[in-house]
Amino acid sequence: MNPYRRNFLRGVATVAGVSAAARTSAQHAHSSPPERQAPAGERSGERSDAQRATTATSEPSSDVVSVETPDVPRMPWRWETGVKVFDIRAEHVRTEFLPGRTVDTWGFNGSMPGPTIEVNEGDRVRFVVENRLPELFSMHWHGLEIPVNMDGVPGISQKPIEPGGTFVYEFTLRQNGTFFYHSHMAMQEMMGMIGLFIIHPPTAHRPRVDRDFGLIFQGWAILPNNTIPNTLAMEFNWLTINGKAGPATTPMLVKRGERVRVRMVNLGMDHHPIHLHGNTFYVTGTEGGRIRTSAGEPGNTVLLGVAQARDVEFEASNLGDWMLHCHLPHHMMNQMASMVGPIMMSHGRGLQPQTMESGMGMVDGRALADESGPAFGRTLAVGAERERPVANMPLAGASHTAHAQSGRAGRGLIPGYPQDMFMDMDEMFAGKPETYGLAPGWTGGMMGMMTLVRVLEPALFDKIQQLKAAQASKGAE
Ligand SMILES: [Cu+2]
Repeated sequence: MNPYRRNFLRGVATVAGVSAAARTSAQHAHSSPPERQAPAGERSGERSDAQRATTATSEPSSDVVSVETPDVPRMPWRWETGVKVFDIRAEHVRTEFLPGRTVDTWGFNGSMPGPTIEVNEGDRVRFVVENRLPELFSMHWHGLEIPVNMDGVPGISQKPIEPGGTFVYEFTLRQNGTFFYHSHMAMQEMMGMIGLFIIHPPTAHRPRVDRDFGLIFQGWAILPNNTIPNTLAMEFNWLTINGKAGPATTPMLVKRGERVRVRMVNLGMDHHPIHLHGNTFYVTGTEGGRIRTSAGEPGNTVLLGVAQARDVEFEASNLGDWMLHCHLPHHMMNQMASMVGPIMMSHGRGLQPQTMESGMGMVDGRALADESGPAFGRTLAVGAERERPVANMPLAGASHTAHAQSGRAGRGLIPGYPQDMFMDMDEMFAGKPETYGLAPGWTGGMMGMMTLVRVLEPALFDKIQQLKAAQASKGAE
């Protein structure tokens, strides 16, 4: 037997055997990871990897800028004899899509999506992955050309990691671009288990960029008054970028004249046509890396398919607060509250669903059944007469539907009306530096899969940096 293979198997067995101990001293275990499991596919010809690793630098070349992932932290790492070592916990993460809208997701190291891994081509990397979930888990490194036993497919390339168990992944990075890591269990993906894996090239691609951002797009089915996503649903009522729904998505800030890259990754059940206002971009990269041609295609909308990455770049010469969003209309909403109203009010009304659970199809999966039709406004004939009048769009400037309707009897009560929303939530974000200087009422136009690229005059950009620094120092006190 190949000695590496034997070591690999022994490593797995050891890991499974120490799961209980690992759980009680998980933090300490990280400082002394299990015996290194050399990839089974590693051949003598690949020894140069290890040699390369010892000479790997921790810093990319000076013309490469660090990637910013709004609302998502960076994954810390440490050196261990030429290897960058990351400790990753797969675990339950309670988070908020919007202030007050708590959601129970699964993620990594307390973050959903997981912290951003930022490394350099040529790095030797090791990931000590601990499973703190109540079920089996394994980690897949999406798009990376690595030995198959590091590929993280349970049952195929490794044994699944038991609850409380640990598995060590280690490989050398031979690519650069926008990659990601995720659970290879489908329902776990729908619970949020993904993070960015950015690999910088030895020297920056030309023309080099001044700002580099990373965004992850996800869709969720979560009933009102519930906090747990239904991973089997086919109807999605929450759409997030980096774990936030607009207007809680933190804007990307750039100075006028800078060249900007936005890296985008989609993991969910829907494709997203991502549209940028006011700027023409070029697609410069995919989930496979840099596009090897200088003849780019201009655009302002790029279809971000499931499991794909797209890098777009543009010269930010046009001052303003520019929306970047999915253009699917249902992805430009939060909660789909307009659906919920009729369902809530329809109790006991014949064809209409009796409960939110049956009506939204998110628990029992009957959203497409005939008897559920009216609640979704799909039925224009049979059953439509059972639809009750519901309030449609609140008036601009009003905070609540009821408020908007006071003194306007009958107004805004149209059966089956589509019910767009315009809800000013500015006060929720007062004091958030990145939103400084936005027009009053800006939150009314921000929902679902939306964020902003703010192309700022240098003075305003600097002012916001000062506000951020002041807030950070205040928080540190
Ligand atoms: Cu979309």
